[in-house]
Amino acid sequence: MTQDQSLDQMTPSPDDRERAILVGLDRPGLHGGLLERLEELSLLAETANCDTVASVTQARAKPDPKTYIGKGKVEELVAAVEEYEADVIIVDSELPPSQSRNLAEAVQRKVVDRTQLILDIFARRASTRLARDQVELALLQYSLPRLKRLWTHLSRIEGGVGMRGPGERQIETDRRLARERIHRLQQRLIESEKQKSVASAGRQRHFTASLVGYTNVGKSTLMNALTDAGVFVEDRLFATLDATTRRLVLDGEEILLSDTVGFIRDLPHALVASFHATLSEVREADLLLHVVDIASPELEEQIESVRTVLEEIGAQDQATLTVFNKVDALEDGLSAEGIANRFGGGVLISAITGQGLDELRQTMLDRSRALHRPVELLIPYSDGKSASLVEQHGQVLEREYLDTGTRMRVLLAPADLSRLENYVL
Ligand SMILES: Nc1nc2c(ncn2[C@@H]2O[C@H](COP(=O)(O)OP(=O)(O)OP(=O)(O)O)[C@@H](O)[C@H]2O)c(=O)[nH]1
Ligand SMILES: [Mg+2]
Repeated sequence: MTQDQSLDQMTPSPDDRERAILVGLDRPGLHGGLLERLEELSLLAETANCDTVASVTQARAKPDPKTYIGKGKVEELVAAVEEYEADVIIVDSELPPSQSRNLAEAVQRKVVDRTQLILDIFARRASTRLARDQVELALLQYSLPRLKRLWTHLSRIEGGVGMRGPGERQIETDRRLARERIHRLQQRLIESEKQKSVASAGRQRHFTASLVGYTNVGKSTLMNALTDAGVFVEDRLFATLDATTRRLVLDGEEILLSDTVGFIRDLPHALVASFHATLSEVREADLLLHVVDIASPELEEQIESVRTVLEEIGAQDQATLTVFNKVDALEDGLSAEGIANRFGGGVLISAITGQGLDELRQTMLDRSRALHRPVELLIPYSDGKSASLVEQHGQVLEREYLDTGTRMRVLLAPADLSRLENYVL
C-alpha cells in the first residue's frame, strides 16, 4: 500500500458528502459524557465531509466482543441505515479490526472508527511536507495490523489446506512495503527534527512561549491578535496542523510565540507519536500558554485531555499559564473569575475583542524576566560595562580569568543575554 493510495481512498472530492450514522456506547470510564462525545464526533464527521443523519447508542459495561454493540442494537442499526439511507457508520471509539469487520458485514456499510476519522481529517488538512509525512506515518501504523482483513477472503477461497494462497503472499508483500515505508518516513522525520533543533538552538537567546490547548479554543486567533502571523482560523476542528513561530515585541523585549496543532480527547496514539517533530516547539518552550474555551460546557474534560496529551509528549512539567479565552461568549450570570479560580486561575481574555490581552502580554513579560538560563560567556577585560551587567542581573556560577578576558558560567534572563550576544561561547 502506498501513501497516495491510502490518502486517495480516504479523501473523496469536497462535494462528495456522505450520510453518517453515529454509534456510541455509554460505558464506565468514558472520557466525557456520551452526548457531548457524540456532538464532538458529529463535528469531526462534518470536518470529514459527512452529515450526521442519526445516532444509535447503547449502555453496556463492555463492548460486545463481536460487533461492538449488542445483537439487538445491530438490528436497530440495520433498520436505521435503511430508514436514513446512510452510507457510513461512524463509531465513537477505536475498534479492533475484527469488530469493525463484523459490524460492516452485518450492516452492509463501511464502518469508520474515531481514530480513522481523526486520521482522515489530518490527512485532508496536512499541507506541508512535514505534516503530510507525519500523518502518513500515523496512517500506516494504524493500517498495518488491519491489512490482513483486506486479503483473508482471498486466502480462504484460493489457498488450500497447508498451502499459502495468493492472498497470504499479498498480505506479506503489503506488510513488507508498509514496514519499509514506515522506516523511510521515520528516518525522514528524525532528519527534520534534527534540522529543527539546529534552527531552535539559534533561538535560545529568546524566551519562547507556545500555545497549546484543545482544538477550536482560539489558539490561532490569539496568535494573530498578538502577532501579525496571519494564521488560518476557522470554526472547525483541527484548523491548524503545523507549527508557526513569530516574534512578539513586549516592552522592547523580543520573545517568540508559536502556535500549533490542537488536541482532542483520546487523541490516537499513532498521531501523538508521529507528530513528535511538530510538537517539538511545545517540548522546548520556556512557557506553555494553555488556552481554554471558558464558555465550553466541556471545559474540565478538555483541560484534562490536554494534560494527558502533554504527559504523553513529555511536556507535563513545563511552566504553564492557563489562558481563559472567549470570555465574551460566556453566558450572562456566570462569573469568569469564579470559573478560572476553580481551575487554578490564570489570565482572562477574549482573542476576538482584545479584552485582557494587555494583562497577558504583561504576564508573559514578567515570566520571561523571571526565567534565567545557564550560559557561558567570555567577556574581554576592556568591556567593564558588560561585566557589571552580568554581575548585577545574573548569577555567576563559575569564573575563570583567561588571557583574553573572564570566562563565566552564569544564569541570565534572555532579555539581558540579547545585549551580550557577542560574548556567548
Ligand atoms: N466568541 C469568541 N470566539 C473566538 C474567540 N477566539 C476564537 N474564537 C473562535 O473560535 C473558533 C476557533 O478559532 P481558532 O483560532 O481557529 O482555534 P484553534 O484553537 O487555533 O483551533 P485548531 O487550530 O483547530 O486547534 C473560530 O471560529 C474563532 O473565531 C474569542 O475570544 N471569542
Ligand atoms: Mg489553530
